[in-house]
Order: sequence, then C-alpha cells, then structure tokens
Amino acid sequence: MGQTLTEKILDDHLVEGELETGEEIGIEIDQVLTQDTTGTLVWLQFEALGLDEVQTELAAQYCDHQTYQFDFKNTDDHRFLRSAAGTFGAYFSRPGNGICHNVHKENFAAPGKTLLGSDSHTPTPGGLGQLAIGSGGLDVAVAMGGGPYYIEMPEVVNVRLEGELPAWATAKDVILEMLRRLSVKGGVGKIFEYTGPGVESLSVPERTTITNMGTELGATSSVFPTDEQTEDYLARQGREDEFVDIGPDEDADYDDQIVIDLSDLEPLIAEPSMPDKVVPVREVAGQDVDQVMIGSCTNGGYEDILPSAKMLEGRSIEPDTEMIVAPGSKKASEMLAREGWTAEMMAAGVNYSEATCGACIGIGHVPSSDSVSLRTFNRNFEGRSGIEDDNVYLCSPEVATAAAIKGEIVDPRDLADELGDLEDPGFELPDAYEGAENDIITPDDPVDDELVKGPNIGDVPLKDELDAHLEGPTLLKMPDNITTDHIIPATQDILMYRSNIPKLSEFTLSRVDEDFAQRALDSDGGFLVAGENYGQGSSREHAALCPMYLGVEGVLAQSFARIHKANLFNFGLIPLEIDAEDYEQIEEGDNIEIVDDVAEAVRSGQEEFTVRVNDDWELTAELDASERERQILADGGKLSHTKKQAEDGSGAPADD
Ligand code: MIC
Ligand code: SF4
Repeated sequence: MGQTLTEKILDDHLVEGELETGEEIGIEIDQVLTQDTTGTLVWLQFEALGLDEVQTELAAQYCDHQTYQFDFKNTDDHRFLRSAAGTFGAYFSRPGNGICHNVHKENFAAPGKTLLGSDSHTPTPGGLGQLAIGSGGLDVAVAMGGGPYYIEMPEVVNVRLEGELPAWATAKDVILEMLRRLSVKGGVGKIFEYTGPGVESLSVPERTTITNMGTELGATSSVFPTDEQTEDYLARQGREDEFVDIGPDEDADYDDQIVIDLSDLEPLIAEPSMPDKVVPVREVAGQDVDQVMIGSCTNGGYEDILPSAKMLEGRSIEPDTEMIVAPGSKKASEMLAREGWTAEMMAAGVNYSEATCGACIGIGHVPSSDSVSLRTFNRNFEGRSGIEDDNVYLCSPEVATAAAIKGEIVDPRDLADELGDLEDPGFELPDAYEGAENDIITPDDPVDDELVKGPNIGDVPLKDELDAHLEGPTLLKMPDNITTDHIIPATQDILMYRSNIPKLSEFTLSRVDEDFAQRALDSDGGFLVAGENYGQGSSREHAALCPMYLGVEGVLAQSFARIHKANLFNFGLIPLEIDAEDYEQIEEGDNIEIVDDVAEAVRSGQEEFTVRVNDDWELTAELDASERERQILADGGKLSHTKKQAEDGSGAPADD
C-alpha cells in the first residue's frame, strides 16, 4: 500500500513510535517559528531548560502581533526577543516586517521539511508541501533544543479538489466550504491532505489561504503536494533550489475522503461569531457594513490585496463605511507601493496600516459599538475584535471590497451586474517578490549577544508534583467551544502582560466571569468544567499556565482541542473527559473529589477515574494520555519533568 504525503514526511522525520493512527509518535523538527506574544515564554523556558543554542536547521523569531508598541512592556518584549534570537541563534524579524506566517512563507517555508511554531496558524506553509504544526511554546522550546515533538498520529483525510473556481469564488471560499461542512471541531485529530485535478489551478498563495485556515477546523495540519506552481512560486521568491517534488503515492490509503468540486463554489461568508457559521453571501446581502478590513495571515498577502486594489481603482468607498488594509508582510506592502496600488487604494478612501496582526486580536481598529465589521481574517470569536457583542463576518478580499464599495454586504457577482464595468480582478504573481530586505537579522550577524530583560519580563512559574488527593469546587462551568481567547484574551490591555504571569493571571477567564481569578485564588484549588472542544483557537500556553498559577488542578470537559490539551499536560493540569449527561448534572460550585490516588493512578496508566460530586453522586471520567504525557503530568508539568529527568540523569533536557 502506498503512502500519503503526510506519512512520507512523518516517516522521514520519525524518531519514536509507528505511524499507526492514534499512536503517539516523536518527530524531528527542522524549522521552528515563534512570535512576539508567545515567544517570550518560549525563550524563557529555553533558558530555564539550561539550553544555550538553537539545534534545529532554522529558528525564526517574528515580532508581529503588537507592533504599535503602545506600552513600553511591548517594546521590552521585542527588545528581549531580539536579544534572545541573537544569543541563542535564531533569525529575528523586526517589528513591522509582517506576520510570522506570511514572512515565513516568503523566506523560509520549504517542501518536505517539518516546522513547529508557537502559533496555531503555523500550518500555513502546508501550501508548499511543508508539514507544519502549531503547538504551545514549551514544545517549541524543547524542539529548538533538539528534542523530538510528540503528537498522536492523526487520521489523514484526503480532500479531493475537482474542477476550477468560477469567477468571484476564491480560495477563501474553499476553506469556508470545509468549515460549513465539518464545523470548528470537524478536524480535531486530523491532517487534511489536498489532492485531485483542482489543485493545479490554485497558486501557492491560494493554497496557503486554505492551509492557514484549516486551523479553524481544529486540524493538526493541512498540506498540498508540490508541483510546477510550487516550483514557480519558490523561483519568484528567489529560492528555486529549495524545491522538492513531493506528493502522495497513487495508491495512498486515506482514513477518509471529502470531495469538493471547485466549480460549484460561490462567494461565502462566516456570520458572527464562529468561523463555521458559513452561508452564501447572497443570503445576508443588504446588511449595512460599518467597517471592512483586509489583512491577516489568511488573506493579507500581495495576492490578496492586489485584487482589492484593482476593484477600487477609480472608485470610492461608501462614505459611511471605513476600509482598512493591513498587509501581512512589509514585502507585500513595499511591492504594492512601488507598483502604485497603495496610492490607488488611498485615493479610494482606504486607511492603510502597517504590516501587523493588530486588529485580528483587537489591537487597533476596534469596531464601534453595535456595528458590523467584515474581515478577511480567520477568526471571529465573540469579543476578539476588542469589543464585546461584536458582529464580525469573515470573507474573501473580493467580498470585503465589494461591501466597502456598496456600503452593505453584496454578492460581488450582483455588484458586477449593477456596476456594469466590474470584473473579477484576479491576480498575477509578481515576477519577483522583492522588498523589506533589511528587516531580517540573521543569526550569523546578530546585533545582541546577551539577554536583555526589561522589568516586564518575569519568570516561568513551576508547579509541584501532582498530589495523591485532588478535591475542590467547580470554579466555573462553561458551554461548548470555549476558546483560548475566552481563557486569556489577547487585547492590548491584557496582551502586554504575556511575559508577566502573576499579572496576566488576573485576567483569566475574565470574559466569561470577571470574578473568576479572585475566586480561584481564594479557593485553594478547584476545577473547570466545560462542554465540547474546550480550548479551541490560539496555541497560547498562557491559557493553561495562568489557571495553573491560580491553583486550578484540572479540567473536566466533554472534549478538548488538541493544542490546548497538550498545554494542560505541559503545565500539570489534569484534562479529564466526561460524558454529556454528567456534564449536564454538574453545577458551578459543586465539590469535586477524585476518589483515586491521582498521582499513582496517572503514573500507572489508569484510564478511568471515579469522581465524587458533592459527596452525593459519582461519575466516571477518562484520562486519554500517552505514557510520556502521564509522567509529565505527574511531575507537575513539562518544565519540572524535564528538569527532574536531567537531575536524575535519566535524560538530557533536549531528549525530553
Ligand atoms: C491568534 O490568532 O489567536 C494568535 C494571537 O495568533 C495566537 C497566538 C497567541 O495567542 O499569541 C494563535 O493563533 O496561536
Ligand atoms: Fe496574527 Fe490573526 Fe494570524 Fe493570529 S490569526 S497570527 S493574530 S493574523
């Protein structure tokens, strides 16, 4: 039986385990990336592990999320990150140079290699045949020190693309269609591998829009085979020598298959406030729009902004609609400026921003009260834009631009009919991607050689070994699909404390219950209870670390999102699965006691735990964990575990 592309890359990098679905495997990581809001912890943990030099082929540190540097704390973070990159041997992309995924795609993404990144949209270079996975920062630190990265071998699902996209349908509509069919939890435990005759009609930037937003399905990764398009793209980036011809065998055996006929697609849109609330644009046409934003790691490329600029050429934006363009990289920005497109957009009324994540996490361009914002981003979780009760829709740049021209949501096909002289603009790849040459500092020529820690850079707290007896109140009961944006929001007032855990912890779950942090601190232990898909969204490990700091012992949920579950193990919080009936019955405030000797049971591989609620009734909860995860959990988290191993002489930190 032949191999899938995923299996081929994993096989090439396998250091532990077998490629059996559901089995834990350890893989070698070739490249890592990290960014400004997760990177500080990555390097602090790298340092705490006693590591002193990057061991992967390449490590890249980006400064992209908070580049406006509203507060000295952000600038201190950036200063620390530059010093860490210089000291330990990573590339450093300066603040303003663009979003990690965009800049990585342009400069480093390489077919056939593995990439681990402390950002959930790390799978973006899957569009170039790279196997790229998002994880918590501690896993990135260990991988950067040369240790393997462990995952459960995912199911590999084939997405067969047929036909070609009709006018006005785009790559964004392909991934919105996937979300419409599968939902935000439809990809958990899966890698989506795109094949079929439709693939060749998609350029690399279109493919990376799809792989980027595969994250919203909860997928471990998404990947395309390489072909002439990949070779051509790499050549235009001046990196043709990095091309590798790689794809699945003809008789590859997939766990499942989905077929999408591209020619059936039409412009789609995700309604507030979940990326899977997808409907055809025409169904919500006529809705007034206050703000339109083009940008982000999904649709902020040169190839995304160019069609928008072409649509705006010689036209004006409706006076009561604001339009902001924030390119994904400075290179894209510089190219558009040199070609005159920036001037066209400005003349049409666009407010042109620097290359940053910014508004995607509520930093800048926060929508006004009771308004509607159309964005080309990947997430529209409630409140993420910086205002509670927001109304954020997700769509392609073409749909967003049509709305800015009309002042309301409109199917661009109808707008084209109405205006008579508007055609689907499409885009050509530039002959050469050139620009922003001065914004990446190489490890060979660093500007710092020692760590610079401003007053906002704290230490990483450690947890004690797991206790034998775990008991405490249900501190909070939450519904399905709680995101890491609920647990630790990323807006500026909170984001600036990413390197200061005691302070950041004060905001834990404040969007769900503003008294939570104090209640958790006062109660000396306790549990969180949640529905399905707990911890979806961002990879931020702070969403596990802060509850740990507040004394939370564990989470009882119907199911967990992959990265967050790994982060819970990494910080010593027990993730237990419960069934729907028991979930319904538990109430906030109920006392929870795990009847077993927890430490012993975790270490010895026990899967079912008896949980006594209010000394009144019992439920059975399940711990689905590998042998390695059990030891990490029992030792109080990965940092304590790794240190302990090093002290016992049972393994160097990098060996995990
Ligand atoms: C996001 O899109 O939510 C973020 C901000 O990029 C996060 C990373 C973070 O929280 O710093 C992610 O996707 O992992
Ligand atoms: Fe940045 Fe938004 Fe992409 Fe996260 S999803 S990396 S915040 S642009």
